Amino acid sequence: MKTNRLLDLFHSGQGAVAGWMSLDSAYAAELVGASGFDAVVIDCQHGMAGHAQMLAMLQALSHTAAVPLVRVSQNNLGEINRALDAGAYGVICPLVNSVAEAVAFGRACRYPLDGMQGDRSFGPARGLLVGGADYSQHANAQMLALAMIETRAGLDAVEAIAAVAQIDGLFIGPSDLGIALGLGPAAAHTHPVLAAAIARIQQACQAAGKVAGIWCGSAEMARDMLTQGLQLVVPGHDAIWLKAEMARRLAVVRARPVAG
Ligand code: 3PY
Ligand code: MG
Repeated sequence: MKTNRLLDLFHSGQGAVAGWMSLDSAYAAELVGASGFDAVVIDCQHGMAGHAQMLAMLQALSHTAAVPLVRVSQNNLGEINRALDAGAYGVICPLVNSVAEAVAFGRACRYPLDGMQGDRSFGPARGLLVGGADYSQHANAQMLALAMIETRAGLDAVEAIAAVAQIDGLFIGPSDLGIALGLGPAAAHTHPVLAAAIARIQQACQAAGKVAGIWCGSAEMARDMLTQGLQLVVPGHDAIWLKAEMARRLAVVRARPVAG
């Protein structure tokens, strides 16, 4: 089976940087995937993509070296299975609040094979195409299951959630977590309350031998988080970059000297 390069990066102690797709465009996914990111996440929670666009984006990403991941809209067995069957090599699940929810999520990503407790139903239509004929034998080990910690309840249970066998790691949502901590959605990652929560989640992952990742609003935050030892960072998303760069160019053009 084609292996998951992110696992190699994590095992060798190197961090990974992922692109994040809010647009629902296969061409945009191909562009982001081709720009050197280790992985690209298709956001089906707050992004625009439905299942058909997600499939086309996964197909586009197959032309690139980026590992294709999907953030599903909710902790739902059917939706998680469809993302994996369509060729995602990992799933990020939002709003995981408890051990029970983490177990349900992790089980949705695993086949009940080789002693693993899982609920994934067999039918990896495109997974077989991109992964290879031996997909069923290796999928449990190759697919990443990352549970998002972004609520008060999730933070309170973070050590136990990190220890859930079926998940590979935790992924921090700083906007929702900032709201949960009374700081609002745009709190700086350097704010002592948010920084302490991030450190607690990171320590829970370290203690459980799991991966810690985080969504970041900027390249600077992503750099800081990687330096701090988080293993998967996302320096914002495509729609932010597109709007900011187009606005910057427009401002340059409009700032021309007025004739006369
Ligand atoms: C959050 O910051 O809450 C996220 O979910 C990032 O996408
Ligand atoms: Mg969130």
